[in-house]
Amino acid sequence: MFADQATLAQVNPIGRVPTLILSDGFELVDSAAILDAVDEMFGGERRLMPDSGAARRQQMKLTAVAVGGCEKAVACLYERHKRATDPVWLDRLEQQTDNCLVWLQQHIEQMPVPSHAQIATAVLVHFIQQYLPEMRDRLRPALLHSSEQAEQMPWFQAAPFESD
Ligand SMILES: N[C@@H](CCC(=O)N[C@@H](CS)C(=O)NCC(=O)O)C(=O)O
Repeated sequence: MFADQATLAQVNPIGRVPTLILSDGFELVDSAAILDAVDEMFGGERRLMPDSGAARRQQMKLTAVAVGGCEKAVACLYERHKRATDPVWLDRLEQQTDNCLVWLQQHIEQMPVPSHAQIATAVLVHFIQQYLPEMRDRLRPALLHSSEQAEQMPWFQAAPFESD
């Protein structure tokens, strides 16, 4: 649907993916809202995000850096391939993306398998591998390992990444 902007705009006024259409027709917008809703639907023991306290705050921060890293990597793609580039701006975007990768690598031991942060990190690693060959050397072994681990899970294989 990403290639069809008119259709995407009907379900998400921002015109961005991911957008998840629920069985009752409700359109969920933004990764954080989608992760939260899936957790709520499964409920109980199967929730990935802790309910409260320090554990919740820690997982929220890990997930925010992984999702923020995805946003910066997307910005690198747009600056590098979709419009004339300002090298200073592009350097800043690539540095921000790399800072997220370094931070995530340093905190990888705090990411349960599976967790929202691990899912978002795997999406970030996959995106760089697929769309930003210039940045592949920034993917350190521990991040690649975590991402490969996530991609082997049945729930990841059930939703293969579709390129546009
Ligand atoms: N905070 C959003 C960011 C989503 C996002 O940046 N999506 C990109 C993926 S390529 C997109 O759809 N960009 C198209 C646009 O902004 O027009 C989320 O995590 O869902």
